[in-house]
Amino acid sequence: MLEDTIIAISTPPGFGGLGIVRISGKKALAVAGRIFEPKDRSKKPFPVRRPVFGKIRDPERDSALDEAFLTYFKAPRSYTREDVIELSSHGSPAVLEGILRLGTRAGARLAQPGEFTLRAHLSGRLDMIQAEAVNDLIRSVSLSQARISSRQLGGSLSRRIFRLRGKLISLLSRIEAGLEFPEEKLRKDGAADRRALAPIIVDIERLVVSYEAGRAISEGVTLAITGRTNVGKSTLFNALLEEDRAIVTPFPGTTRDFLREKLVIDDIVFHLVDMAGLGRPVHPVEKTGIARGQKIAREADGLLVVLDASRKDSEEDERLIRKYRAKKTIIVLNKTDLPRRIGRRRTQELAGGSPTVGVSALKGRNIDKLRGEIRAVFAPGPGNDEEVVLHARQKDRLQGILEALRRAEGLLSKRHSEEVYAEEIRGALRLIGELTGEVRVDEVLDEIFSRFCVGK
Ligand SMILES: Nc1nc2c(ncn2[C@@H]2O[C@H](COP(=O)(O)OP(=O)(O)OP(=O)(O)O)[C@@H](O)[C@H]2O)c(=O)[nH]1
Ligand SMILES: [Mg+2]
Repeated sequence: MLEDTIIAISTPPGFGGLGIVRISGKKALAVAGRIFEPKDRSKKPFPVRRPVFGKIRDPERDSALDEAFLTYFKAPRSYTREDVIELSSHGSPAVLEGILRLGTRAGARLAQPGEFTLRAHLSGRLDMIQAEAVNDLIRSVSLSQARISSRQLGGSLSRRIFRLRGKLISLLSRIEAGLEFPEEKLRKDGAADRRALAPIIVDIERLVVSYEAGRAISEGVTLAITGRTNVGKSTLFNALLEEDRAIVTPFPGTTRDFLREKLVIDDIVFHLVDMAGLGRPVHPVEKTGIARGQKIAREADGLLVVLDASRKDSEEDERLIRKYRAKKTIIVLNKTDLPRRIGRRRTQELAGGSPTVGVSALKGRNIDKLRGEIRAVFAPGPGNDEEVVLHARQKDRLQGILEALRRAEGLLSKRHSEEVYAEEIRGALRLIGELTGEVRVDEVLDEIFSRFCVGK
């Protein structure tokens, strides 16, 4: 597979100021030589890492397709570690497709999604965690996600995993030395091993836990707007989004199905869900809507519980707030433009530790304050320099490693034979290998790289 030379358009589809075609492989230079002609003939052979101006030519028709810059990255100092050519022309799909056609006729083959990065991985330039970071960076929807991915592409997470691996290997070799030379009594009891294992376990635990924030950063935080009918949930939904998305009427039971929209606050992505209000359903559709809404509320990362401040306290509100005690919640007191009838004390008691914000969704009053509160309460946790695991795949492996090491620790304290817990540590090392891609699992490879764009 690595024998052939691949070609792809690396810029997104559509019309653009510039478009880039990338070629990688043994024949990259030869292919480029056939379809590109430098204006200054002395620029052939192509200089390394210096753009050369010229024309894309169809060798069969002897006609120029477009002007272009060619840049040559000589192996192994390239993205794939193979010879790589980048042709940067005008970003017309017709021109770019034309270059592709010329390239394939000259001996290259169309690349699969992610195939350049796959080559970078197989050549050892990027481990699997770094390769995943490449795709994350490309697909990042916020700067914070981009920053984390960029750091991981630089190897921050990989280095941390390799350090852990190093520690496990030295622990294992100590155990194995004990196994092979039992008479030397290299190991009197398991205390030293346990001391070595404990910080490794703590470190992996921290990474596993970071996935919660990682998922929130890469997928966004789901926030459900819940409350009785007619309290103004849909009006609030629209006010937060600054568009007339949901239907609002004075009649209870307006919203029946749920609506989901993206809301970005300070670079953090939230998925805001408006849904049917809770109340006595008068129509079967409402009943279904309420059931759906409850499921969404249960599964959401956080809740905005909306109360109508212009009405007396209601038991239903109380029930609702109690029900979701365990969830991160902001209590929104809506309709504060009207005379207040809801009890201040009572709501405060009910809210418990959850913050309460008074707003008027109708008049747009205090909506900014609510946005600030949403950010403060629901934004994903760790600080800027904390390592964050962004992928379920990585988290699953880390979880497996953690479990193996915990078992090893348990065996140690029960003074089991060394062989048994050495085996657990070997298991953990295998999982580390899968995590970084050292141990190749073809299905995993396929799955990861098929999610990439063509041309990367
Ligand atoms: N005075 C005032 N009226 C509001 C406010 N917010 C919403 N309303 C009104 O309350 C009524 C119900 O608003 P909706 O947004 O449809 O309420 P909802 O909670 O989505 O209702 P359902 O979808 O039926 O559960 C409408 O007549 C709104 O104009 C507010 O802040 N002040
Ligand atoms: Mg509604």
